[in-house]
Amino acid sequence: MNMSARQTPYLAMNNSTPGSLASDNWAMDYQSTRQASASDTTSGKQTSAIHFHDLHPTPADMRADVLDGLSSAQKRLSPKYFYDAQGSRLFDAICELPEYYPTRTEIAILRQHGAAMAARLGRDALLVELGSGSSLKIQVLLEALRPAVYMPVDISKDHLLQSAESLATRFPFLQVHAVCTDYSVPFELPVEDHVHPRAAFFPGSSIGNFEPADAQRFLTRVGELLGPGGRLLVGVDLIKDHRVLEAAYNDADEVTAAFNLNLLTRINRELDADFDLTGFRHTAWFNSDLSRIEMHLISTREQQARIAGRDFAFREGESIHTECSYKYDIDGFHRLARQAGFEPEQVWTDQPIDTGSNPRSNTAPDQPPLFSVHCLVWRG
Ligand code: AVI
Repeated sequence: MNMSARQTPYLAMNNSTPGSLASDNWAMDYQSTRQASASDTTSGKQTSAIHFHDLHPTPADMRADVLDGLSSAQKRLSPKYFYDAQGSRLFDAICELPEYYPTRTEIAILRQHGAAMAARLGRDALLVELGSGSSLKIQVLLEALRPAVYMPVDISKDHLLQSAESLATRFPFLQVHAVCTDYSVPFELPVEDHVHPRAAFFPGSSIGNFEPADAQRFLTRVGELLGPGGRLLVGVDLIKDHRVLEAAYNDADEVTAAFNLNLLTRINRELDADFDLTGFRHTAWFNSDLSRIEMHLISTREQQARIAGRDFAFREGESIHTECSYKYDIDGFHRLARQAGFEPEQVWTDQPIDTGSNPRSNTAPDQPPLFSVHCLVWRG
């Protein structure tokens, strides 16, 4: 595999097997703490390696985005600004909440059907994970998948490196090519590899945080990265009882409220703003016409805030729209996938789906499924 000029050599502890993707010309400029792996090379065991590709994502223009969003008739802030260090910690805490079912439900599906998913994706793939974060979910699948290369893609460099390091320690067979970039804007894989089949993993129903038209464009770009026959494993949250949905985004411990309000704390810190956090409250509801959870910050009184030298007025009850989380049914997501150029191959859910194919079972299942994981194949 040729490495592009953009690669920053990070670690080359290369004891690759014949025919592997690894190349030998990487500077060993990273003193690994993984001494155990280093000694593995002398015993002839295969050891993992981490290679780091910094695509130098353009920093988002938070100032312009925030000023623009707060100037529109429906005030809005982009959810991409949730994830500073505190926001990322709060999001991890959300994933552990009893009301927030998506994380544990998706992990249970991956555990239960990992072997079937691996059979679809095939072994020895170049496996790209988009928005890999802590790379927690992929760990459920790695033993079954045994990818030739695991390529986590994330915008947060420190988080990416830490996760790559601990993953390589836990899975010594793994070749990790960590890519620091913003996966929501077009990018190319920083490797030239035409040997291994390509697969991608996009868990967590992050697809739901895109507007549907953007979700379609995003899927098309993922398909183009994968090439013909490439497969995408994608987690998608399902439409369900509104009370279940709304509880997931209005938890009793108010962790989601803290996550939402942290956006204002971040703006105060980074844009020299003076939001009074006691003057805003979090709320989230299911908009059934648009099939999406909407998160808002509601101004509890008439007030002003100064942001980057500009004044903004808020009426009592006025909202700042901070996030959309679209929910799909299986057919609706399949339509979206097809419009993007994928063919749905298989779907796994936490409860059996009533397909109506058995005329003797015309009753709906007791518990409708909460979450789905789809295998899609790129047709172009
Ligand atoms: C990251 N994303 C899939 C989460 C969601 O459910 O839409 C973000 C989130 N917002 C509030 N809780 C979780």
